[in-house]
Amino acid sequence: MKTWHWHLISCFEEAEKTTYPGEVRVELIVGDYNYSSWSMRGWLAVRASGKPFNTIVIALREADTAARIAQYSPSGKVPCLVDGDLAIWDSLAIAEYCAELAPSLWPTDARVRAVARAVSAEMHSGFSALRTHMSMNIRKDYSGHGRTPEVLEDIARIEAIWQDCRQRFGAAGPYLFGTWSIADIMYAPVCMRFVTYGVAPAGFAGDYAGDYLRSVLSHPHVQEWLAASRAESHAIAAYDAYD
Ligand SMILES: N[C@@H](CCC(=O)N[C@@H](CS)C(=O)NCC(=O)O)C(=O)O
Repeated sequence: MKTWHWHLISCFEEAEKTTYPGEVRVELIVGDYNYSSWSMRGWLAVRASGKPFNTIVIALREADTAARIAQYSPSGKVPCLVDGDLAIWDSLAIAEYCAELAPSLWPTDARVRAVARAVSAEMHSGFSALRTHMSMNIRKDYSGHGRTPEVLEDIARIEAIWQDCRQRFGAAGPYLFGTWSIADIMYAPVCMRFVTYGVAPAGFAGDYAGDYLRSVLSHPHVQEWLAASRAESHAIAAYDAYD
């Protein structure tokens, strides 16, 4: 059976929704708010696009998880955006689709946009030590855990990215490229990990990384996701690795 979670945004304020003839339903399939970092990225991108959507949450690591995801996602992974008869799996592809709808999700200057894409792709394809040893777990306090030498290298690289982007491109606002962009969306789950694992970003001159972390955490869309994760009760023992 499907679990429906209706977000109280724009036109989706009713608890039940009827599909009218010709209406295109837009659904984002995600995993647990607490654990699914790729889902958080996809959700933040769709949320920032302004497109009305509803969220379908599929609890991960349950006997029926694979079958439920397969109803929507050809890759068997979440997030997956279903826009009418179009399915878009993979967080970065979803983010790119959202940027087609809301071009301000990438910087306007082509050269700056290329850097924003580079740091987003670096997150999407890298930082495997951080992802393994500091998996996203919003409800926990795992301060001090997970700091292998490889994880510390990942953290140092992330801090360098944040400092570089803030210094070179961040003048127009508090985010990596000034205004809220896909690059911030890609790093938002990293910010959550820094909180859970008590990683205080190194104090660069002007505390770029620390200021940036606080800005991301207080973004209204991030706050919405955090509230949803706190309201959720499903727990996955395998992911609560440091209990
Ligand atoms: N590269 C993919 C990764 C997606 C991914 O690995 N999603 C995980 C959850 S965070 C998943 O769907 N796992 C399936 C499962 O646990 O059954 C993306 O960016 O969307």
